[in-house]
Amino acid sequence: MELKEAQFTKDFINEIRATYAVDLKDTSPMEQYMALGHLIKRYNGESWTDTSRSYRKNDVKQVYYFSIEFLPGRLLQSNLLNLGITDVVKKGLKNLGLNFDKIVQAEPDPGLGNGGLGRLAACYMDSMASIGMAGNGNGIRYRYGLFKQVFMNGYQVELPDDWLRNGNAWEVRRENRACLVRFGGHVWLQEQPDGSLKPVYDHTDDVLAVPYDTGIIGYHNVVTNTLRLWSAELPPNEEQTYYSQEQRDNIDEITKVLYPDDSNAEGRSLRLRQEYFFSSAGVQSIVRHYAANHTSFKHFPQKVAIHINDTHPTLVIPELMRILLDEYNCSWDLAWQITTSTMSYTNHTIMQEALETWPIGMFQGLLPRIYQIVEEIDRRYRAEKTPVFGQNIVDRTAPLGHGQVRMAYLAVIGSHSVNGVAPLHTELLKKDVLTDLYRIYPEKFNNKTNGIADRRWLEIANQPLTKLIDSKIGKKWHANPKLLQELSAYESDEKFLQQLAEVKKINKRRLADYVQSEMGITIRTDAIFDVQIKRLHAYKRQVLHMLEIIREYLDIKRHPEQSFIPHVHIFGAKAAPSYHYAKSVIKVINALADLVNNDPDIGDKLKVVFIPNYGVSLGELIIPAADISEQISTASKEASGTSNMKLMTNGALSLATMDGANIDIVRAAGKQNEYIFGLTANDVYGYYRRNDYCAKSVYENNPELQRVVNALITNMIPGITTEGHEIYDSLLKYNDEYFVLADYAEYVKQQEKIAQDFQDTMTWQRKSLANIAASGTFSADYSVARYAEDIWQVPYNRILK
Ligand code: 475
Repeated sequence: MELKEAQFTKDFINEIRATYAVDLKDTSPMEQYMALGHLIKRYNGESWTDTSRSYRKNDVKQVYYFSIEFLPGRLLQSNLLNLGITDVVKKGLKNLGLNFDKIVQAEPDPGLGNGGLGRLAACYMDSMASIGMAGNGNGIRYRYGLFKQVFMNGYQVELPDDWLRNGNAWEVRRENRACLVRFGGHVWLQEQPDGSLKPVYDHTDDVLAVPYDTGIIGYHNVVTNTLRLWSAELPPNEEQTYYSQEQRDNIDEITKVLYPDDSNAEGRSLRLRQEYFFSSAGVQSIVRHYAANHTSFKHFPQKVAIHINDTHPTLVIPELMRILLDEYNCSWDLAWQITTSTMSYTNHTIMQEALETWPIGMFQGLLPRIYQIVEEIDRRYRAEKTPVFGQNIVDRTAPLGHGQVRMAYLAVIGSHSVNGVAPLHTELLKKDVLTDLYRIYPEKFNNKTNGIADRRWLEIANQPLTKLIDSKIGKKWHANPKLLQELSAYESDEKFLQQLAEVKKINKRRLADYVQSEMGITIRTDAIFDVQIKRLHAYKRQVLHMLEIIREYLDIKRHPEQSFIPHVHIFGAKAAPSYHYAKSVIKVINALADLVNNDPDIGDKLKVVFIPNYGVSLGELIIPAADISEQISTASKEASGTSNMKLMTNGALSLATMDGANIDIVRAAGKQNEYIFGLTANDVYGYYRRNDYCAKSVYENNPELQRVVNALITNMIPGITTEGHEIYDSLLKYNDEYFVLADYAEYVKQQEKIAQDFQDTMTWQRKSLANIAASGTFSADYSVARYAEDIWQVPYNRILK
């Protein structure tokens, strides 16, 4: 948009006066931020209205991306960037004597997600708007986001995240678009005069779903899409019904807090209520919008695509069926054809424990009408498929089985497309996790490799690097990130490589300052910054990284005279509050950090920094500073990973197993530019098949490994008691479920190679450059373009191949 500095300054001062009734000099950064947010929202209002109007007028097909999590990060800088007014606003604020960075930091970071899945949804929102596609988000407006993590005595403690305390500058409450969501009660089918059956409800608990919309601004275009998050409230009380405190609390509870577990299914009925709540409200509002502009439902799938982000929104399938059958009198066959043509599903994990199932009793009690529909889907599925595929495979794959509603199976059966998030992951879905359904519906399965929003993860998070890149290849890559490939031309340009090294230094300095001021730890910026940032989970193997730190520590202690390349190990990770083992790992790493960081023999050769409260905003600080990107999951377990892509774009070299999208990163950047080690997915499956992995014999055959692992139980690390034993036991007594010991030796070898290579700055920067140059293909712009072409069949208008 066009904006003159004088205009902006005038508007901003007016906004401050109108909102806070004080002079600018008496406002806090929070107030300045809120005023700025409101002003930008207003500036963009017309574009938002125009976008909606033009979608309606041209009857454009809409995508609705349903996700129980969205992790958008702070929006101020991203909105300024996409509107193209960053410089004007910065200058204007500066001339008013204000500190832009402080204002940016005052924005709360909405933690409405756990990790990869929620962040992916947010990257996709940004990309859909930026490539000019009609894509909307649908989710839950949690009153409290993911817990704030603090460490007390090295233990994780969870504090509430009251992110709405000062209001939310970006959202618009739309009470007039609210809808009712029905839970519980009784339902029976009553014959109508025309012979059809209609459900009659009795004693239901109704909840009002109120939408809060946030405009998602496209990059340098005129598109503003909508992220719609639903909040649960008391229904309008025309009949003066009495609501007990318990009933009020039950309603309040639905959108009160985000479940803090990642890659794990939650068996509680509140979770099921959350899932139905936003699925039902979302589908109702889509159908209402469609029906207002069309007379028949026959062409619904030509105008609407509904995407199911992991199984949590799967109930959109029976909910759309319910509305078509009960409210629009469609036949079952027509309703089913419309529903399956509309729906598509992404699976995000092969971890068995993440596959959602609900006990039938609970499901039926909470959603009696929806259960009837799922029963009928199940009955018809069995009737249709048994003659062709036989009883066994149909029993194994039907939506209902073993007393459970099986959400992943329902999602596959009710969708026309099922995708994994990296090529290996999709293959594993076909061969393992969903293999029976793949036999029945091979045509539904496809891959869509994840992607990231370069604008946030490079342009905003790493401005020094962006400037350097722009100075060489111009700015076209901002809208077409594959053009980063043009940087390859500079791989022998020593001056450029030197500049690249300087940029990294600046980013490391910025992180080092944060670590100094927040944690009181001094780290040297000429050290290797070795970064592992992701949820704490056994399969992600933070333990392997921890063993390496013990090894380095013991090494320095035994050979203090030897030269040692300074190494800073940086962690960011939250553990699910109920995940005992993960919390023990945090405690041990923190205890190890205390030991290492305060040992005078170690000095500044080795530092361990576990930065508390990792999230999107800290990611923006840590990622640009990384030399090494630890992507060390047990092969086959990490569906894709996305921090691997963010770190790559920022010039970090991957220390990685051949898992998830690491495989694709290696292919894109070249194996010689990464540090690859460990078992492959095939090796891992081989062990499963033969059942012959023996962690103990690995341990017994490697004296160094013994010393390192024993450190967990020999009081070497002060302050850990049971935690060290727990990890020790997981490796030796319980035979090391995630093959940490099997991969140890090769991992160490790569770490030693890293220390060697790091000393040669030019070679290192050349590898770093190769990663940056190849990273464009992992832009989410391309990912959503592939979804648009292959799955959703919707147009977009930025050319992307
Ligand atoms: C994968 N979250 C990454 C990323 O595709 C992948 C599950 C249940 C309840 C709440 N959250 C979850 C996940 O399963 C999840 O985040 N999965 C991740 O999705 C995006 O890159 O490999 O682990």
